[in-house]
Amino acid sequence: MLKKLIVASMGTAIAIASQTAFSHTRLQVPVIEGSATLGHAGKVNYNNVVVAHGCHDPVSGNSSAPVIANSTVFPTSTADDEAMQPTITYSDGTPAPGNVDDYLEGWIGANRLVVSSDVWKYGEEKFDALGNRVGFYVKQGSLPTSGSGTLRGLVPFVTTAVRIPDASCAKSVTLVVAIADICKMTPISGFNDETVQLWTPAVGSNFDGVGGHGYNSPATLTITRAATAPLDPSCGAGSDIKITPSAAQLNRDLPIVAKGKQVWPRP
Ligand SMILES: [Cu+2]
Repeated sequence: MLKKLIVASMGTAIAIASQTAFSHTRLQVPVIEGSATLGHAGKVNYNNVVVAHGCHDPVSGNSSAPVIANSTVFPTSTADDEAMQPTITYSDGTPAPGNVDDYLEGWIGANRLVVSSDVWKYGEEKFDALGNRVGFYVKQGSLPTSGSGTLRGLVPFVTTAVRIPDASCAKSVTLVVAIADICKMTPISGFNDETVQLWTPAVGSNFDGVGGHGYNSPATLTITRAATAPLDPSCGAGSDIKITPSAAQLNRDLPIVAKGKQVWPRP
């Protein structure tokens, strides 16, 4: 009975947190249950990057400057350059052992762009040098100004079957996502609240956006243990794991490269 009550109150806390967070750019579904199986028969989750508002308009003083492009990057996995590996911690911030594959199966290339031209007319997935999907971008659009802000915009994507391995003692794995809502295609030196909203972890990359509206306020995607794969009793209460992309990966993957040419940030 006590356990049930705790679970219920945790659910409420998560719901409230994600609701209030919606004044910023976040994922529409920030917590998903892991799949019982991997591959095509596994559980997939359709989702959206929710672009909540535009950039700062110095004339009106509102967050109403149209977003013309979006770039979204997920932490890469072990099937990539060693120099790109994310930071893995427990929920209290202390380092956790192992690598991404120890905490998540099926993560390589799991997040795929869903085609849509409702707002931004052109989008592409991003790949590392080995052909693993690491994120996506959309461009050639404009989020219309409405009232004191803009209309909200959705970038649809799907997370294919992922699961926390049986051998792991993780209860949940939270992936920190790096997102840029771009209002003007500037060089890095031109980044400010009027040109880009950076929803990234402050890990020392070119995209920290120090002093900006979204500084160190990234979106997250949490995978919980599949109900059919309970923790091994030897794990005790289990742990919550957090995976944060590296500065090296964000510097490599957050730029928008179209037809072999980097269009954002401008070189
Ligand atoms: Cu905001």
